Amino acid sequence: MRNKVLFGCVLGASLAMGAGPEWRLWYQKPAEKWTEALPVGNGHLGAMVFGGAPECRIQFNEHTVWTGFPRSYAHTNAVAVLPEIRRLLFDGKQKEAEALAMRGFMSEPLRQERYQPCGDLFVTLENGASPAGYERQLDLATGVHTVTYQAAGVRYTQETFASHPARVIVHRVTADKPGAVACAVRLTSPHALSAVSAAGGALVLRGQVQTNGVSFEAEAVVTPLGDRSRLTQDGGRVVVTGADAVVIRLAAATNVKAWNELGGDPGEACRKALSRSDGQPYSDLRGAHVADHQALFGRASVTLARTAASAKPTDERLAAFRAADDPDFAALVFQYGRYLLIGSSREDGQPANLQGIWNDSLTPPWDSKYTCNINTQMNYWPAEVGGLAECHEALFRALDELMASGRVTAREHYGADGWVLHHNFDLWRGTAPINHSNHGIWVTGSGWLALHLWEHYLFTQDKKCLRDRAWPVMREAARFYSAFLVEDPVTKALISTPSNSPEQGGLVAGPTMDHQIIRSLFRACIEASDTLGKDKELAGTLRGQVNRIAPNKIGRHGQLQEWMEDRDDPKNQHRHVSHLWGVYPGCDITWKDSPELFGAARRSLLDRGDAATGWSMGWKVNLWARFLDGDHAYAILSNLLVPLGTVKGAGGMYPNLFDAHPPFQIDGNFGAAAGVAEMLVQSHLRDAEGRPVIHLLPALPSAWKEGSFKGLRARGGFVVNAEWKSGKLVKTELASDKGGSARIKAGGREEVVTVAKGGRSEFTP
Ligand code: FUC
Repeated sequence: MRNKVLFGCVLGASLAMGAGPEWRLWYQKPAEKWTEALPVGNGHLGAMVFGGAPECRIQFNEHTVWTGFPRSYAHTNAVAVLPEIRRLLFDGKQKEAEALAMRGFMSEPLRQERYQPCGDLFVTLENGASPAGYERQLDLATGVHTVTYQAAGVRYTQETFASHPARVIVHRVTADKPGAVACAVRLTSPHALSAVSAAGGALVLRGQVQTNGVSFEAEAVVTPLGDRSRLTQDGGRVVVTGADAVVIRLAAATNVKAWNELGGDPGEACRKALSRSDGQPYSDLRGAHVADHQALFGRASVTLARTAASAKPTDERLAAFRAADDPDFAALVFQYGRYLLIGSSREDGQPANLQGIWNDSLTPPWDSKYTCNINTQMNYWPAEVGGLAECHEALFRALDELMASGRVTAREHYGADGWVLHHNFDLWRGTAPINHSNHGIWVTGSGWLALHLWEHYLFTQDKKCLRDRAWPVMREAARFYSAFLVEDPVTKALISTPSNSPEQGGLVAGPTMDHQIIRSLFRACIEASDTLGKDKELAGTLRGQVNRIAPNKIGRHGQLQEWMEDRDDPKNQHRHVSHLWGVYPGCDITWKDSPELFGAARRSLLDRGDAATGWSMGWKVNLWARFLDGDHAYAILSNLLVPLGTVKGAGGMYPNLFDAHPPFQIDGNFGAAAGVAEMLVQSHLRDAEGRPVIHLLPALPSAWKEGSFKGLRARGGFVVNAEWKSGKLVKTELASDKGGSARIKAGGREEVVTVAKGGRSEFTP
């Protein structure tokens, strides 16, 4: 039955790419390197399309192919050495504290596991050599990758997409002459323990990750179309001749049932996925995918001036960006960030890891896992403001699992209630401190991530979600810190110890970032408890503690202190700007409520400099936006939107616009996307009556003289549209499902705007 697919509309009319769709990446030659290939993804499967001629390589991933197996990483009774580690730190004996922690406090095993590639699908066209008129493009609005070229008098078109509703990657080859499609299809895998078999028009790859936990399967079903088409098996390949079109559907799955359970049947899961599209005409399969993708992608957009530069192929455009007049490029990067989040983070899949869902290496950089002292959080910065709250759900599901694992870590390492996550997790939800005590013992991964749930509430005003989803995770995170904080013998303030200011300065007592995060979490919990009328006793305890947490301090260089002691070096250009967490993504320090600290934080950022790794620049764009300095934010963005190697000692982008740490790390894409939004609208402040302050064009760079945005979200449950000319707003619209009031701030003016439930309100500030 599976092969009897009814595919209509076969003669793919040649794609007139011409000016192309509004949001696209496009090139005039196939990808040679992985970082030139273009990504598609449905949250379960990710693929990088090379678009070669005659052979198109599609390297693919399945989100649960990892090394390792379910296990607890907690170090049993690590708490026994905790008092001594603390004492050594208070006595200024950092090296001794770190050595003791290495002996008795670290995760078992010391390292977490690695995200793995799954396989490669190759589609080789006969007659596909010496192509003329070659183009490949990724249309961000439809999520469809297209290759067209002419060979031996025939125009071939190949489309690829990853369908979330159908759970498969789909590749179709068509030609503008009936019967002209002849191709061979094969599957391979980089895993040593893998084998491919072919039967009945399907290729099956079975494999086992060498660490003996995860087994996987991928199945490609090849369906030729046309009266004269023939399908044969040739060794490990499926060969089609004389077809009008060929459609390949690729499914993949593993034996992972849950973070703490193996035993699933990957073959069964593949067949189940494929059965969703058995018999479906291609046009329906494509249509359902496009509708699903557009329901998310189409919600928000930023439009900036298009110039002659906008029409160039993407690689040339990237190379020319800094010298060209190309404001629209930043808008494309904003949309690309949203596209990547849709592809790598859907409600029923794993959250976006360090590479999203795209990885071709058995030993990826930093294991392509989840680093939580900035990277995982940055992945989700564009989620709420960019109208992709549903994509946040994958992270929220992981938080439920991390809470279960983190409870054990809280008990074994700290003798505390609640849950804790240190600076990394993996598929198996390791939460204990990894790698080395000089940076692995950092306790606020859980606090920061729990605040993502609170932010989700602030943006959506979804009280049911706050009560059922967010509150248990937030409350248990706060319970941990409430037990964990200790009184500093010198200042008598409550401090976080042992910990680290990521990832420098070694193991310390009282890094500023921790205090900002814990203070913010406590405040959020107090407010959530009030809103929900729940857990008043805990809220009372937090109220008693929150103002005793060590405050932000200004040091001798006028900087914001990163540590308890005034020991910042103004020449330090470390990539992490952890103590500025309170400015962004937090709002512990704002221009409105704490202008002096705000000035000190700005001093610190100036000292850290502009050039940095990809994600660090992504963070700095957002920070300069919060400092209301659009030109500085844009200067950083202009350091990021360049081919890697342009700015000495800094990251940049690969030809496929993947962010370069270097190497590729997806957080910088998301940081940049969030940064563009943060330059256009901010909503982290509240007025005296508790209304959200929606600040329009708070950090508009002079390069963006005119433009518009639609569908950006603001806290308070608002959707904002705006248009500006010569740097001045000409039209603004505020909509809200739930209704409510906001204080709109634009330029020097402020005004309270009320929107009825389900209504919208248009005004010119
Ligand atoms: C943190 C950063 C590194 C890198 C890694 C994945 O450790 O300090 O720069 O991004 O995460």
